[in-house]
Amino acid sequence: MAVLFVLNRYNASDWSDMMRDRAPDLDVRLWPDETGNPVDIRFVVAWNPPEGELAKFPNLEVIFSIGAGVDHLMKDPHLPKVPVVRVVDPDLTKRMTEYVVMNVLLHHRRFRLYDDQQQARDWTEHSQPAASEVRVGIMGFGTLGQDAGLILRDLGFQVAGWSNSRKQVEGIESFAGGGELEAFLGRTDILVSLLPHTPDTDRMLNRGLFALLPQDGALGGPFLINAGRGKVQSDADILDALNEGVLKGASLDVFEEEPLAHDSGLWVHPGMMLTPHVAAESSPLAINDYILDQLRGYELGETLSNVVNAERGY
Ligand code: NDP
Ligand code: OXD
Repeated sequence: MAVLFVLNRYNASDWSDMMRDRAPDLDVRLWPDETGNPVDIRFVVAWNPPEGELAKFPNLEVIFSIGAGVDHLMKDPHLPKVPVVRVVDPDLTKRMTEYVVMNVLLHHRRFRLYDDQQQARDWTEHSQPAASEVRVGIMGFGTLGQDAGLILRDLGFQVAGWSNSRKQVEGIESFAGGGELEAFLGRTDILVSLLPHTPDTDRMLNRGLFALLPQDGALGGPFLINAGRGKVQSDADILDALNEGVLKGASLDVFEEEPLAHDSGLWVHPGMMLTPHVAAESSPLAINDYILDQLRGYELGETLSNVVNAERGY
């Protein structure tokens, strides 16, 4: 049995070397140079493989994504019809929760503004609503959304989640499906998106959606935080909404095209907090161990966990 790492990213060999150290008995190979005979490959560990590449392995049984998101795989029309396992890992989840909570607080406590004021040696105080007056709405209320939501709830924010199916989480209001989206947005001052990118969520964070966010909340207008996927948003609509005051500020970790173009106005907008897709970096050690556990279990006949629903695309 061979495990092929097909990682279209800068530190691919770190990942395969680490797996070799942890499992010397496995035949670990690094694409493209060490691929060898395609019939040997039973497992692939993947990040953003070229279209059609994984279809070259006739004995492939499982694809492991090294990320929580799997849009980098599902977009391939030739993806083999084998189980795709995504990452659900406490280390990754906590990193995302840190990012979300930090950015909610950043806008709630007006730190973008105070940062500018510090540069200008400007000692102006601004009024400060309590967390209990601020409504946070989390679109994509799954593994990551719920973890962040619980911490925000405990800080005193009014938290709601929006997902396909209804959730029961104490102290958090749950909205489900397209029919409840407008009501969810209508009670949201800080909108957090942790949605996966699928045909259903494509560019849904757009001008029409921002118009449904209230302008008269405790923060004097809505804020957007997106750490899910960039193709769930329209970059141009966000910039327009910031310029027109429809959005008071935004934190974006993800963009329609990454890296973000040098000439994008999002880099320099005073309401923006921008990071280069680092909200929840995957720890190679933690993720390799997670994949190895699943792989060993599978060989013993156990059921794989966190298998993607191919129809839903996440
Ligand atoms: P989950 O699958 O656990 O959660 C996804 C949530 O989105 C679920 O609640 C799901 O609803 C909901 N959802 C999906 N499609 C729709 C839709 N059309 N309408 C309403 N709700 C929808 O994923 P995770 O929480 O683990 O991860 C979320 C995403 O975060 C990943 O897909 C990835 O793209 C991104 N990510 C970004 C990182 C970064 O560094 N920026 C790092 C890690 C992940 P339901 O629960 O009913 O199925
Ligand atoms: C992920 C990511 O999906 O890092 O895990 O974006």
